[in-house]
Amino acid sequence: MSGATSSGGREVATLGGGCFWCTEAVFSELRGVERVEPGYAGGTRPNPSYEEVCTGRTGHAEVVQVTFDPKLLSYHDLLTIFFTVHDPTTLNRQGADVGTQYRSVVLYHDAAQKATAERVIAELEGEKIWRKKFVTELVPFTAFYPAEEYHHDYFRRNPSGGYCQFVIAPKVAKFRSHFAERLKSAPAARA
Ligand code: MHO
Repeated sequence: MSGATSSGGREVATLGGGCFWCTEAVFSELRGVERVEPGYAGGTRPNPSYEEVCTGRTGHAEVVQVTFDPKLLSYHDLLTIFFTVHDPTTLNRQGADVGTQYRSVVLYHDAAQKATAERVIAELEGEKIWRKKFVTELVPFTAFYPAEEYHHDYFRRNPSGGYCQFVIAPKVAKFRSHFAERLKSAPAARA
């Protein structure tokens, strides 16, 4: 059993790809994903608040902690999707969101995840899905602090908010069309 895999066979990934409202919205639609929790990781002090993280002074990134079934979705494929739905080539920035809390970061839970992340980055750089070099930080996972309750399930609960309509909805639409066959709502693949 590796460090990222529980006795129930579930694996955990911790990924930062800009505002966690976006990554939560996308990953929660993916078949094989059982739980997505927005929160903070990669910083210095325990239990930071959203306001503290927003200052950029705590060093945390907005991340999602994803619990998934590796029999239905591999870490490799989860990362491939992750690198498609956010821009891993803009340093400390996703679109209009600027600051180290929006950095692209993979916090690996064991050596196997680290090796897979290196492989996926090399594959996608080779395929030139983004024109520039990846700036994604690859660092060992240390701690995860769940975000405040109102950040959970934000996109689904606030569909009429401006950020939801203009930033998250187009990302979710792009994701749905690129990965239609991998959605929870897709008809199960035939044997
Ligand atoms: N610029 C957005 C980002 C939200 S995200 C949870 C806002 O401040 O509403 O960082």
